[in-house]
Amino acid sequence: MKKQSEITYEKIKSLEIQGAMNVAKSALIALSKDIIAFPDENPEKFLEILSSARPNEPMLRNMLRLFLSESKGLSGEAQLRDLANSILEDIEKGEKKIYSLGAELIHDGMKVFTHCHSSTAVGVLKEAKNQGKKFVVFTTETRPRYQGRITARELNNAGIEVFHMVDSAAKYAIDGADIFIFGADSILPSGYLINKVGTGIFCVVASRYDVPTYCATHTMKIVQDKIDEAVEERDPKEVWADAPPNVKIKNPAFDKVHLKYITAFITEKGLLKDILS
Ligand code: RUB
Repeated sequence: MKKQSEITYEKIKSLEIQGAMNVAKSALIALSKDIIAFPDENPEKFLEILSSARPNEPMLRNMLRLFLSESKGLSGEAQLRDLANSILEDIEKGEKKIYSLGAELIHDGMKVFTHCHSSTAVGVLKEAKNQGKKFVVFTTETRPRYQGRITARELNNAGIEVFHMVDSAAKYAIDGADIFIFGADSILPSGYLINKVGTGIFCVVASRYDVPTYCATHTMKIVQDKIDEAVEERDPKEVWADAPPNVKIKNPAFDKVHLKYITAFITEKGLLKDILS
């Protein structure tokens, strides 16, 4: 029988499950199910499989570590399931705080720019819409895997006016935008954040045009176990499946962005200028 950690590993690796928050939640559910189903096996093994799916997902690692440390002394399916549910409920409470805090930054008539698919940034915009605010959102395709289409679809389904564009057209949206809002995969003690490739150049352009730049993120995305980390390189075939053999393809999944570009972080602990202090 295939273990949940192996099934979830495949889904995360292939981007069937994407976005740091979704990745972390699904990994926690998989870990708890495997610990319940295979009580004689070392849970560290499940954690290692899940953590190896994508290297820039500290929220996954932090949530699984929290589960393992709090599950010490617990036994039986009900206790372990309750623990997993209570961690997920805490995270969801935090997400709601981020949505309502972020929504305060959105006002009538605003032109919002976002990139990729961040459930946290989308949650902020949907909350602003629920509060009756009228604004438009410019979304990018997010090549090579088009996660920006998920954002465009979700915002459109929520009744928000969306303008969708290729990544290289983003200057047209950023010039004149009132706010740039995006999510994060990782916040590094070295003073950088990691988010979808493109975020770095869009932050530079936003700073050139004085566009306030906000990162909507749970603080569980702060890396605890190291100072810095290398950006994930993905399969070159995602960029060009039948490229001529001598053309070398680069496919970094993320950008490392200096924190000086961030106006503030929208977190469950409040609006933070300095998320690392
Ligand atoms: C997704 C991405 C998102 C962050 C934050 O990249 O960069 O902005 O993960 O998402 P990918 P969330 O599609 O490669 O996973 O706010 O949902 O945690």
